[in-house]
Amino acid sequence: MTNPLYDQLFGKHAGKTTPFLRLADGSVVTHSAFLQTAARMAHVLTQNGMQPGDRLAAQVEKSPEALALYAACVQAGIVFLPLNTAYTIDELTYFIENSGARMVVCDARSEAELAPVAEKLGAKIQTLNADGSGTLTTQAQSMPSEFAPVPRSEDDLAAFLYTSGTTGRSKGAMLTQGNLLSNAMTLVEEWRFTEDDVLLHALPIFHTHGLFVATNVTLVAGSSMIFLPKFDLDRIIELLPKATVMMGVPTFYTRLLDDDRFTRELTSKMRLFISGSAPLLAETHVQFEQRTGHRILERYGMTETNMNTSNPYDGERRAGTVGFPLPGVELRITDPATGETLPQGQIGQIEVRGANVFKGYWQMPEKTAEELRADGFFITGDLGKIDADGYVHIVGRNKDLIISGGYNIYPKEIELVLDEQPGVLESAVIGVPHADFGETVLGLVVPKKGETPDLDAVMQAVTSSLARFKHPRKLILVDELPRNTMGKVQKNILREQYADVFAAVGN
Ligand code: MLC
Ligand code: AMP
Repeated sequence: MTNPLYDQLFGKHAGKTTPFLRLADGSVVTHSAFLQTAARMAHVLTQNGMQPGDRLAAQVEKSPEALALYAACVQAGIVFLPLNTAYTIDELTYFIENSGARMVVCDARSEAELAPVAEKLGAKIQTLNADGSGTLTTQAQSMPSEFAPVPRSEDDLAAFLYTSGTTGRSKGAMLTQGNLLSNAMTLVEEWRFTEDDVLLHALPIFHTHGLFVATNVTLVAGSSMIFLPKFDLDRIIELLPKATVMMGVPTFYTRLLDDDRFTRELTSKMRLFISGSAPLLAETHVQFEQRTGHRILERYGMTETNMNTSNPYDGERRAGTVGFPLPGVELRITDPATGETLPQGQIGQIEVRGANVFKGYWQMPEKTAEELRADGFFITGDLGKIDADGYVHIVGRNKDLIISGGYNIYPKEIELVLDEQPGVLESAVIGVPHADFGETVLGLVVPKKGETPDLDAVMQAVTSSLARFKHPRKLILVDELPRNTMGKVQKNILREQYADVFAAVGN
């Protein structure tokens, strides 16, 4: 018996002294050193009672040790559940409880707050700090540097990633070993990754993009990564000449274009720039090519499906499109009302099927059935069309979702908080254009008759319960919300009406 994900990502590098992670201070973590750290951690997890299939929830800063924790989970057959470092205690409590995590790994600063949550569930708690210190690494030091991988099949769960829902409650997307592995193998081929590649990694490692796309692809190909704690413009400019590939959300590329140091010469050794997680404006694509001579390769994916489409490596990378379905991925455009496949060229909902598509939402069979059809097609909630040359275009969303700087924000979650505040009758949260984040959050608040809600206090309530990136950048009092004949709030009208709100105030 084998552990396919472990074998293909990690096991095959055992004993290699080749560089895996190149850190900002110039030091290098070799494949061998990385795997030893992971093996030691796997011992700590199992000695703390973690069994294959148990969930481990981790809210930790990006570090080599945080990545080794992912490898340790894969090796021990534990389901890895990484969490955004911006989440508040309220948000974390939900994820930990909902997933039934048996272990919580957090920064020492959060331990006091999270310990009661873990205790209530009977979960163990360990700490792992940004500098790699913590109880987890301390215990790991005395453990053996080898750990026999727990046998797994491709159908076994490898990770849970939570993705918000239109009802405001997040759903745990269950990803199998096979989902992750099949996609990584495909992307290595499609994007021509080799051992010689050096990926400039500035994405967070708690989402599909930074963890599965960037890291898994690097590992399958045996490439190395310049591993930065976060996106830092100065560091990126400094390190680009040492890299061959970069993956980013569109905000990365617009920020680079805003800097005069970002030149053709600076990028002359680069082989490939990849963009995804949010729409890349055709204008950015064109500007990027004019400045650097490189055409950004845009691809399209989701938490539930990993990557679905990609512009071609060879051949035309067409601005404003997300390219072609990846090998092994079927993509169809259907009528949202009937589910019928639409003729080529028509706009409808994008559905995908393939080995990349997740197993369903954790303990939510009804939600799963709403989005994952019996024939295996997943309804993405994105609206698109396929043009005459086969390129997929995303033209909108059939779901009430805001994407800010690559982070997904579900308006309902914010509206629920706003609606509870004193003096607030109801609210509508919309995404409006923003130069840096692509879209940003605007909250429209309708007061109760004769009352004037204190917007500062309302904002304070939002701040204490929701992560910073979800906070409305502005709250505006309005007399009423536009509604259609069915009584549904017409957010499209609001989006048009407030489209210039951030342009106008220069934010
Ligand atoms: C940070 N902030 C954000 C934000 N990121 N606000 C709105 N939207 C965001 N995306 C807030 C911070 O809390 C802070 O608030 C301020 O903005 C600056 O914070 P920072 O830490 O300095 O971050 P910054 O450099 O601004 O971060 C922007 C960013 C980052 C674009 C570099 O958000 C990022 O790395 N995004 C990548 C997200 C990602 O990986 N998505 C992939 C999802 S997977 P204040 O009060 O100080 O102003 C997926 C599937 C797929 O979608 O297809 O890939
Ligand atoms: P998430 O749920 O965080 O995985 O986000 C997935 C969503 O991001 C998709 O359903 C799309 O709406 C959006 N997305 C990802 N890549 C792209 C892209 N290249 N262009 C437009 N939208 C994208």
